[in-house]
This record gives sequence, C-alpha cells and structure tokens, in this order.
Amino acid sequence: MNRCALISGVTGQDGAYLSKFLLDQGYKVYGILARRSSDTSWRLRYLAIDQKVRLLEWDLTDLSSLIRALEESQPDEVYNLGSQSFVSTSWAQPILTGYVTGLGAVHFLEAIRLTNPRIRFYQASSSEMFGKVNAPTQAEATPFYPRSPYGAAKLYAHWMTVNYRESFGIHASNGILFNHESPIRSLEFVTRKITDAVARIKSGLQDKLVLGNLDARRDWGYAKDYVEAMWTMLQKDEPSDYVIATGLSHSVRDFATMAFDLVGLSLEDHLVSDPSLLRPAEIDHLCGDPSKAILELGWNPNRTTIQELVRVMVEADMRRVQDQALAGTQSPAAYGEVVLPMRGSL
Ligand code: NDP
Ligand code: GDR
Repeated sequence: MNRCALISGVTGQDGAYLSKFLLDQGYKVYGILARRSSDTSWRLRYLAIDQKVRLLEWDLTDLSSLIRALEESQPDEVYNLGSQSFVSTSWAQPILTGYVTGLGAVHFLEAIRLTNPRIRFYQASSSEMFGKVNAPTQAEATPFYPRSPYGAAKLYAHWMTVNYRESFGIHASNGILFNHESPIRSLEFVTRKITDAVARIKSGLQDKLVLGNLDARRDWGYAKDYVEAMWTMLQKDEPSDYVIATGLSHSVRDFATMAFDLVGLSLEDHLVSDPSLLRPAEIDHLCGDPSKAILELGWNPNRTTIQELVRVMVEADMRRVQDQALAGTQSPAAYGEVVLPMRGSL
C-alpha cells in the first residue's frame, strides 16, 4: 500500500514502538528528531529499525523546518509524539514545556493546514490533563483540571487539535493516553526507576531505592499495545478523541512491591522515602474509562496485565544488568540505555 508516516519524538519510547509497528505494516516511516550533541537513537537500534526509519532534523519549536520536513516526506499520517514529557521537569522549565509540549502541536497543525490539509494528524494527549479529578474513572467527557505546567501545555495542544478539526476540517485526533511503560521507558519515570533498581539491587550493585509519593495511583499499561491504538484512530473515517487505558489503577507502592516480589526481595528492606521527590502539586488518582475506544476502535484493555508488564520490565532490566556486568560495561554512559540487541518479546 506504500503509505507514509511522519513521527515527531521518534527517539522516545512511543516513537520507537510506533515506528516498528508502522514499518511492520509496510509504511515508509520518517522520524523527525531534534539535534542533540550526542546520539539519541538507541531505542531505534534496540528494536533493530535504525536503518529503516528515515531521519529528518527538526525541533518542535521551529515551524519553518517542519514545513520543509512535510514537503520532503509527503506523509499520509503525522504522529506528534515529541514533547518535554517529564512532569517534574515542567515545574523547573515551564516556559520551555509550553513551547515544546503546547505550541509544538500548533506548529504541526499550521504546517499541515499550509502544506496539505488532507494529512491525518495524531496528537499525544495525556491523562495528566484530568489532574485533580473527583470522578473515580475518567472518560473523554470528564472535565479537565491539569495540575502541572506539563498538563496545562498538553491541554492547550489538545484543544488546538479539536479546534483545527472543527475549524478547518483536518482529520485530527487526540489520544488521551494513560501511563504506558516498557523496558525502553526512560529511567526518570517511576516504573522504570523501580525495575532498574530491582535489577541492580538483586545483582548487588545498589542497596536502596529512593522514591517520593508511594500512594499516587496510576492506570499503567504496556506502550507496545498503546501505539497500535494511535494508528487505529487515524484509520477511522471520522477523527475523534479517545481515552486509551486499562481501566485499572494501582499505587506506586503496589507496582514496586510486585517488582521486588518477582526477584524474591522485599521492598521495605530497600525503600527510602525522600520528601524532596514530592511534587509541588500531585495527582493522587488516575484510572481511565476506555469504553469509547473499546466500542469504536476495538481496543482491548486486558491485552497486557499489570503483572505481565512488571514482569517484562523486571526481566529486561535483569538481563541488561547481568549482560553489562559480564561485558564489564557498568559505566554511567551505558547505565540508562538498553544497549543490547532485542531478545525475546518486548
Ligand atoms: P519520551 O519522553 O520517551 O519521548 C519524547 C520525545 O520527544 C523524544 O524523542 C524527545 O527527543 C522528543 N523531544 C523533546 N523535545 C523536543 C523538541 N524540542 N523538538 C523535537 N523533539 C523533542 O515520551 P514517550 O514516548 O513516553 O511519550 C510520547 C508522547 O506521548 C509525549 O508527547 C508524551 O508527553 C505523551 N504521553 C506519554 C504517556 C506515557 O505514559 N508514556 C502518556 C500520555 C501522553 P530526545 O530523545 O532528543 O530528547
Ligand atoms: P507521570 O509519571 O508523572 O504520571 O507522567 P511518573 O512515572 O513520573 O510518575 C508517576 C507517579 O509516581 C510518583 N513517584 C515518582 N515519580 C518519579 N518519576 N520518580 C520517583 O522517584 C517517584 N516517586 C513517586 C509521582 O509523584 C507520580 O505520582 C507520565 C509521563 O509519561 C507523562 O508524559 C504522561 O503524560 C503521563 O505519564 C500520563
């Protein structure tokens, strides 16, 4: 069918999994990446697709280079996954977060309107937009109440996506995705911080795991499943907004307990609470209601259980830490990256 997709944030967790999924569907995939002083494409190498994704240089804050990227790639579909995505950092860098995470989406929408309004657009919206909610579960019509500069920036991008859909007839959809994780999640996010620590503690390389709020509850799913929902949205005749979630929530303590239990260790023996990791404003509880996606997209919220997710992540980190120890590569540079070729099912 020879369709073409352009992805921002291609070096991130979702960008890598989505690229792999689209390549497997026969797409030509362009990834746009911000220039960095060091190579950031280790996830593409990990999934063995670094030679298949065509990379174009671009920064989310630069409209002109984006227009050139659209002209060069001539995509049928655009996925805007690029973002300053770490919530904690958004309090330290609120303006940058606004530019990249908020205005970045508008650069895309404008560039599409100017170059080819028939391009289908996916915006990576977030459950963080629900923020301080009272409702036990959150669906598309639940009122938003973002609790961080990140959440507020995502909300702006979300409404601009709706606005371009309604004003200019662009096929633009928001995926309101709840937390989704994987072995290639960055280490700063709590799930991967936990599974990495479990592997290092089990291997005698570390003794303590320092965490902030253990009572926060999130609806955690598997990133590999979630990127397929992004694609499905863009295949619908009509664009719309969809919550993608499992419909179950667990606390940070639950997640950590499951991870430690898997390797026969006790969380309480290694846990250190650090109040400096508490956020200026926390979101206590998120739990998605994906009924609309189940009905209209065929979304399966039970595809990967939380227990399976924790196991996949712990096992991948155990393998990585053991293989690095064998290879003598416990250097800080190798620490954050999964530098090994993919093995088994991710
Ligand atoms: P990551 O943090 O793994 O990836 C973010 C990507 O954005 C990276 O490729 C990064 O590039 C890129 N980026 C950052 N700044 C810029 C910039 N100025 N110009 C161009 N690219 C930039 O995020 P995820 O893959 O986890 O998430 C994908 C998207 O989905 C993000 O928008 C995120 O906010 C959103 N989201 C994620 C959820 C999750 O649970 N994972 C849930 C809901 C929404 P580099 O590697 O060079 O820094
Ligand atoms: P989140 O993910 O903020 O939900 O955003 P994160 O994993 O950072 O935090 C989840 C919860 O864990 C608590 N927590 C800690 N968090 C981190 N990072 N480090 C710790 O040591 C720690 N201890 C406790 C946090 O307070 C929070 O309550 C993610 C990102 O991917 C966003 O881009 C995305 O939009 C949302 O998920 C949905």
